[in-house]
Amino acid sequence: SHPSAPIEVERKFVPGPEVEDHLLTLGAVLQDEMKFQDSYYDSPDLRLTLADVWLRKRADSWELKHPLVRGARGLNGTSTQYQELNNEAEIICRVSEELGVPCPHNLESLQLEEFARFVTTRRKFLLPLDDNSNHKVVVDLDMTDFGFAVGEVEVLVQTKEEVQSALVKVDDICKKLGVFSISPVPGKMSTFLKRNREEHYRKLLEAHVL
Ligand code: V4E
Repeated sequence: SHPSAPIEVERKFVPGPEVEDHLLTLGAVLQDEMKFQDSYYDSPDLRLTLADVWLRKRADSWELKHPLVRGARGLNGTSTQYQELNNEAEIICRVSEELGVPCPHNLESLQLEEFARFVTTRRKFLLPLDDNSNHKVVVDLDMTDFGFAVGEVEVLVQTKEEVQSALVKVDDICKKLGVFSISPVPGKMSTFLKRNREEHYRKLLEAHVL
C-alpha cells in the first residue's frame, strides 16, 4: 500500500457527562465544531466491508480506510489501526484491486451501492503536545442523526514503526479522561448496521470485522 498514506490509530469510548470537563483539565482546546454526512459504499456481495475496507463520501470527498496489511483486520484489541487514502485515483485502484477487477477511470463504473448514510455532529478537541511523546492527539465527540453518541481518541502517524507508541499514547489519554474501557466500544457504523442492516451486520460479525 501507499508508503506516505497516514495511519490512524484510534480508540473509541462512551462519552460520559464528565468528559468535556476532563478534556479542559488536560488543556484540550475545542478546535472545531462540524456537521457532515457520510455515505458508505460496497459491492452487492459486500466484498469491501467483509475485507474491512471502508469506502465513503464525506462532504463531496472520497475517503478509504483499509487495514495496514491486506487480509488483516483494523481492530486490534480495543483500538483500531487503518491506513487512510484521500486521493481519488489511489482509492479507485485500491477498491478495484479488492474487487479483483481492472482499475477503471472512475468509481461509478464499479457499480457500488450505498449501504449506509448518516449525519454526524462533531466537536473536535486538540490536546496540547507533551514533552515525552510528539504525537498530536485529537479527541472527537460525535453525535449522529440516529441518536448515537461516541467519542474517539486518535493519533495520526506516518510509519508503522510509530504505531506502538501511538497506541500507548491513546490508551494513556483514555485513562486520563476516565473513559478507558477493557472491551471495544461500538462505533457509529456498527450501531447503524445493527439497527438498520441486520444481515450485513451479522456477516461482518461472522467475518470478525466488527
Ligand atoms: C474503519 C471502520 C469504519 C469507517 C469509519 O471509521 P471510524 O474511525 O470508525 O469512524 P469515523 O467516521 O468517526 O472516522 P473519522 O472521522 O475519524 O475518520 S466503519 C467500521 N470500521 C471498522 C471498525 C471496527 N471494526 N471497530 C471499531 C471499534 N471501529 C471501527
